[in-house]
This record gives sequence, structure tokens and C-alpha cells, in this order.
Amino acid sequence: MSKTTAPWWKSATAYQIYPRSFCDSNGDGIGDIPGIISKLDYLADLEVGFIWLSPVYRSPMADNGYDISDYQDIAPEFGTLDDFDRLASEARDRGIGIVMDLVVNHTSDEHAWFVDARSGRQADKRDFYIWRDPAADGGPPNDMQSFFGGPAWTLDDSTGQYYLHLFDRKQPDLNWENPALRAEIWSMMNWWLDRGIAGFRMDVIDLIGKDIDRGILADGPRLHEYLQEMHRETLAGRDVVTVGEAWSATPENALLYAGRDRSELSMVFQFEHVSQQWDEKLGKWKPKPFDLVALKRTLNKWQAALAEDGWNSLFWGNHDLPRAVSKYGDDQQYRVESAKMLATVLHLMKGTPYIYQGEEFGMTNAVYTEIGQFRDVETLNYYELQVAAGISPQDFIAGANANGRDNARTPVQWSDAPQAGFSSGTPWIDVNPNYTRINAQQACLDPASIHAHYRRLVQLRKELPLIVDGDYQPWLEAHPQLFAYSRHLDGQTLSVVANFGATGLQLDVPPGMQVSGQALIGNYSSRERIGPQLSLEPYEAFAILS
Ligand code: TEU
Ligand code: CA
Repeated sequence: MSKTTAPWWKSATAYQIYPRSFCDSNGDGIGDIPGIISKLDYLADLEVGFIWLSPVYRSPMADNGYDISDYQDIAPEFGTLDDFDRLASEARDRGIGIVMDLVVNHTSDEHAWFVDARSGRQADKRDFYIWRDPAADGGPPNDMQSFFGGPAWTLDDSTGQYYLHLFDRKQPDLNWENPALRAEIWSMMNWWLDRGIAGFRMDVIDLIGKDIDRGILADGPRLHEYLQEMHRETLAGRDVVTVGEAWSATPENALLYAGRDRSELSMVFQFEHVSQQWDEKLGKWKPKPFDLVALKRTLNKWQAALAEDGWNSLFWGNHDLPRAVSKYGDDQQYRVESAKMLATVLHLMKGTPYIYQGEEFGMTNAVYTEIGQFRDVETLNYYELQVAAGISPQDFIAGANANGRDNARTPVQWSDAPQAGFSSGTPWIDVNPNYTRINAQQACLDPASIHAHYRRLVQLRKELPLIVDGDYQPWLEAHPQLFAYSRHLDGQTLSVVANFGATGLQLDVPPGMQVSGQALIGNYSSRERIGPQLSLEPYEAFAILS
């Protein structure tokens, strides 16, 4: 078997932690860094290579930490810098890197830069943000809308100008055209890198090159210039992983971020497979039936586009998205089977897989009945706007239950103890009542659990260079219920077959797909052969090495 020469993050599996919801060590209802440290053995047992830690910086928490008021300190509810250093070193002892969330499209309005900037038009840091005069009628300079709903401009009364915020009004956008601002960011990044972190996940990084006056937000004219400057000033010569969140990324421009000669990022998160499942007009708030063929075409297209250069990130969920098993599988009768099926399909593709906390034992969407149960700023803002526009509260809540961000933010279900073992106090957001059945403790005791299946997939990626480097060939892309592909390296073939439906499936197998070999993994009985005929159980998935 050939030894892989790929960088460490190509054979590693990532694990995302949303600190507020992960583990609360002191009973205040909010997850924290000591809580994360207490679960490092659990993560080491899963053999993850690095943790993407959602923001733990000082923040007024208007957007749960994506509104940072001090980049070089830790939010008191999460702990201290000492706690952070202990987390990084204890993780390192277990072979796990910590990847920080770099949120530099915007800060909090409580960041010292913004406090100074709004103190007067001549203020030292005024130009760190984006200011415009009011329109002739005194209203916003243009009709640009925030991603969280409502105008992207808020008037600063005392200085008489509007500032730009593409997210909440408490998240003013930084002015990347200012070289002094960029220098501050490079020095802040170096400060973290020198502390020994394993890299950065970069929040909405495709927005930093924006050209407001020409209405260009994502993928703006100076984006790649800034990323190359960032690389030169901070990342060059360091063995770290970087992943840029890029909702605008296409297979065509992904190589601009992550091509081997670009000196920018290791990879991007692309969202084509996510947003294509949303309503064309009403977006994610309008539930839409799942379209497997569209999903396959997109994932297959990305596999092909980054086959020779660049690198894919592989994920079903994150802290902004619904729970994978609820969105793409069946979170009732076939929860275990479908969660394993989804993991199999994703983790055996080419790229770096990301597990979102709780996904590894099949946590499901929350089912809320009242708007008062939701916590997310995006959901609450859109509720106001859409109900005012005539959508019924029930319809909106149905959409939020399907695609809202709080689904991913209910506390991690560690055990069947009160509050799912997450906290000895009252959690900041309700636990999902199904924690008595669905929890990590139960999953770790059961050798046939979803958790055991994930663990095996993580191990396979470390053991088999074919999973890291092998090329990718899709099969039967137009089939409405089957997801199948093969991987190839040095004369070996890995065949992956999955039934995305709750009914059995009979198939005539094309000759090129017929193989026999070693059963690697599966969610029903062991399979060593894909014959001319194939009969699959509901949500069955398996892989064969030949
Ligand atoms: O998300 C970017 C983003 O665009 C999402 O808010 C997205 O629009 C939404 O979830 C889908 O409707 C990043 C972070 O991941 C998110 O948590 C932050 O709220 C946001 O940036 C602002 O920092
Ligand atoms: Ca706490």
C-alpha cells in the first residue's frame, strides 16, 4: 500500500464545537472551555484530528460570539485565556489541533475600534468601518439588505452617518480597504498562531473584498489580494489548516482560494448542496422536498472540480444548519440506519470530513411550537419581518423547525441525566426531550451505534491512503434513490453504495460497478459483493474494498 504524502489535515477528520451548547462545567446553563476539556477523552476516542472551535472570544453575544468585542481575550462565560491554553495543550497531548474561528468581516459594535470610530468623524479608527452619508431623504444610503433581515445600514445619530452591517446591527462591517486595519488583523492572527493553534476557520471570508458602491458583496474585486496578503503576513511557513466559509464559492472559483499555487487557503466550505435545497424565492424558511438527484449532481461536480488541485471540505451540518439526519435522512423509524448511511457516503468521499457536535450519535432537529422557544437572532429577526409581511406564525415556525439555526444549537445530549447531562443548571436553550433515548453515553456502550460507525470511518481514513488520495467516479447519478460511487488508487477500488430511501431497493448493477472484495463497513449485514443484481434494505449503505 502506498504511503500518502498529503498534509496532515487530508487524512484527519474535523469535529466542530459550538461552545455555548457543548458542555457546561459550572451550572450557569452555558457551555464553556472547562466543559470542553472534560470531553477531550471522548473526542480522542473518536480519533478526530482537529477541533473547529466556534468563537470563544469576548463578545456581547448578540450572535453567540460571532460579534467579537476583543479578539485577544476569552468571553468570561466561556472561561479565561489560561483555560484556553490548557485546552490547546491538553488537546495537543491527545493529537488534536485547535482551529479557531476567525470572524473578521465584522466586529461587535462594542469592540474598542468601533467605540472609537463612532466617537467622531475624525476619530482615529473611523475608517476601520464603512460609513456613508444619508440619502437625500435622510434614509439609508442605498437599499442593501442585511443577511439577518432589514436594512444593512444603521444611522449613528451622534455623527450623522450610516454604518454598514451585513449581519445584525450589532455587527458593523470592517473596512478591509484600510491597510492599518489589515495590519491589526495580521498581528492578531499571529498572536493566536504563536500560541500554538492548528489553524483558522474563516467566517464569511468571501465578503471581505466587497465593493459597496458597486453593490458587490461576495467574491469582490480585492478578495484574493487580501487573502494572499494574509498568507504572506501570517500563514506562510506554518503547518496549519485553513478553511474559508464561502457561500458564493463555485467549482470554478474554488481553485482561486485553494489551488496549490495560490498561497491562500487549504480549502473552502461551499454551500451549493445546502442552498439548492431551499426555496428559490422564500429561501430556507419555506420547507421544500429533499431532492437527491440535485444533491448528487452537486457533490459529484465538486468532487470532479477539485480532483487534481484544491481540496474539498465535506459536511452535512454545522451550527447554522439543521441536523443532518433530520434534513437528509429519517430521524424517526430509520434514525440509526440513515445516520450511518449519511456518514458513510460523506466520509468516504475525497476531502476533509467535518462532524458537527452530536451528529456522531444522531442528534435530531428540535421541534418547537412557539416563537418564544427560539433563541437565534436570525430566526427572531425574520419572524418579525415575515409575520409583518403576512406569513402566519405557524408557517414561519414550520420553516424554522425545518431549517433554522437553533436546531443545531440545542445542548449536546451526553446522557439520560436531567438536562441531558449538559448542565446542572437551566440551559440557555431547551434540551431536545429525546435525550433520554438519544445520548452519547448510550451510543458509546453500544457497539452497533451510530457513534461506533463514525469512529470506524475516522479510522479508515487514517488507515487507507485510497480514501485520502483516490480518484472519484460516480455511478447512476440520475437514479432517484441510490447514491453510489467508487474510489481508485494504485489498483485498488473502494465501492460505496447507499440507499437514500425508507423503502427497499432492487437494482440491475452496471458491469463496471460489479465487484467482490473485502467488506469495509456497512449498516446492515456484511457485504462482500456487488453482483449483477443488488437488493438494498431501507437506508442501507456499505463499502467494499477490492
Ligand atoms: O454565517 C454566514 C451566513 O451567511 C449565515 O448566517 C447564513 O446566512 C445563514 O445561516 C443561512 O441563512 C457565518 C456564521 O457561520 C454564522 O453563525 C454567523 O451568524 C454569521 O457568519 C455572521 O458572523
Ligand atoms: Ca458554564
